Amino acid sequence: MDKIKKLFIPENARVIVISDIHGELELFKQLLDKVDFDSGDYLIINGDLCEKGSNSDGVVRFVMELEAQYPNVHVTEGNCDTLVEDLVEENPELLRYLQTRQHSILNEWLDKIGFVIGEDTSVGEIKERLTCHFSKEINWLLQLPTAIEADDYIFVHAGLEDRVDWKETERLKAITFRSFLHHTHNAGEHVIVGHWPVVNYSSDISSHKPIIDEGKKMIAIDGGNIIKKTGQLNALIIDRLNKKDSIAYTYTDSFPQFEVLEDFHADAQLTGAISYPSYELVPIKAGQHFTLCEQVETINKLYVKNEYFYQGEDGSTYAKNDVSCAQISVEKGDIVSLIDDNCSGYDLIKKNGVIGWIGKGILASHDSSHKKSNSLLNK
Ligand SMILES: [Mn+2]
Repeated sequence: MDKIKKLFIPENARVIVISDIHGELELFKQLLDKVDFDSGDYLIINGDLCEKGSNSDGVVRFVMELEAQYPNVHVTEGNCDTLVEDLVEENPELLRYLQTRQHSILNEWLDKIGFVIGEDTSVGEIKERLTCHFSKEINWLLQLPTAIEADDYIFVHAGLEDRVDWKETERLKAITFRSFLHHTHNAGEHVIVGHWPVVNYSSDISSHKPIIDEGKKMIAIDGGNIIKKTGQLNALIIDRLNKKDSIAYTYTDSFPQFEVLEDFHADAQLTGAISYPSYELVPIKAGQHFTLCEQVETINKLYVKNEYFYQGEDGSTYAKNDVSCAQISVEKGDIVSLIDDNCSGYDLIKKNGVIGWIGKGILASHDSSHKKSNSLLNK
C-alpha cells in the first residue's frame, strides 16, 4: 500500500478509535458525547464512514469539519469509502450498484442536485454532475490514507497481510480482509481494525464488544452497526498512563432502554450463539420456547428460540438470522436495551454489548420516547 500516514501520539494522551459508522450520524454524535470527546483526545476514524446507513453525506461532512477543527482527528479509508474511486474511474458496474442500493453517498448526492438516473444515463454523466458539485468531498475521500502508523499501534480498516514488511500489504487486502483475527501478522505493534463484525467471531456468546487478542497483537472493534440487527457503534478508548496503556470501550445503539424490575437467573444450559454464515440446523428436541438443535457446520448443540428458525423449501431447517441462544442473568436496577419482545415467554435484550434472553415481564420503560414494541424479525 502506498498511502501510509505516520502519527506521533504523546504518551499521556487518550486515544479514541471508532470504525464503521456507515452513515449513522446521530449514533456517531451520541458516541462522541458519551466518551466526552475533547480537543486533547486523539480520535481515529478507522474507515467505512459511508454506505448502508441513511446519512453518509452527513457523516463525511461532519468528519471533515472535525478534522479541520481538531488537529488530533485522523481518518483511514474503508472499502465503502473507495466508491468515489469507481466514480472517478468511471467503473461501468457503478450504475447497477446505484440502482440497487437503497443507501449510498452517491445516491444522496444525486438526490441533492435533483438528478434521476435514467435508462440512458452513463457513469461518465454521473461523474460529471457529481464532481461539479461535490469535488471537495470526493477529493477528501480519495486522499484518505490506507493505514495510520503510530509508535505502538497501526490503524487499518480490515487487516494486514503476514509479511516481513507489513507495508507491502496490498491496499485492497488492507481494506477488505475478512476475519483478520483468524490470521496472523508480523507488524510488531498492535493492529486495530474494524470491517468484520466481532460477533462473527463468537460461537460461545453473542457479543458486540471489541475483541483484544494480546497474543496476536490484534484488536477488532466493529460492533456490527447497521450490518447486524443487534449491532452497535463501538468506541475503543486507550488511556496512555504511566507507559502502560489501559483499554476500555463504550458504545451507542438505537434500541430503547429499559430498567430491570427483578432478578433473572439464566439457565446455564442455554448458551452459545448462531452467527453468519452457520445457519443450518437439525432440530433434536422441541420445547415450548426453545428447541434443542444441532448446528450443522459446528456440530454445536444449541437451544434455539422457536420463533428464530424455519424450514426451508429444501426441507432443511435454518436460523432466520444471527441470534443468541443464551439466557443472561440480570439484576434488579440494571439498565438494558430491549431488542425483541415479540416472542413467547422471553425477551431478547442487550446488556453491556452481550445479547441474550430473559424471562418476560420484568422490564419497565426507562426511556419514554420509545414505547412501541420491538421485533427483530419484522424489521
Ligand atoms: Mn468495511
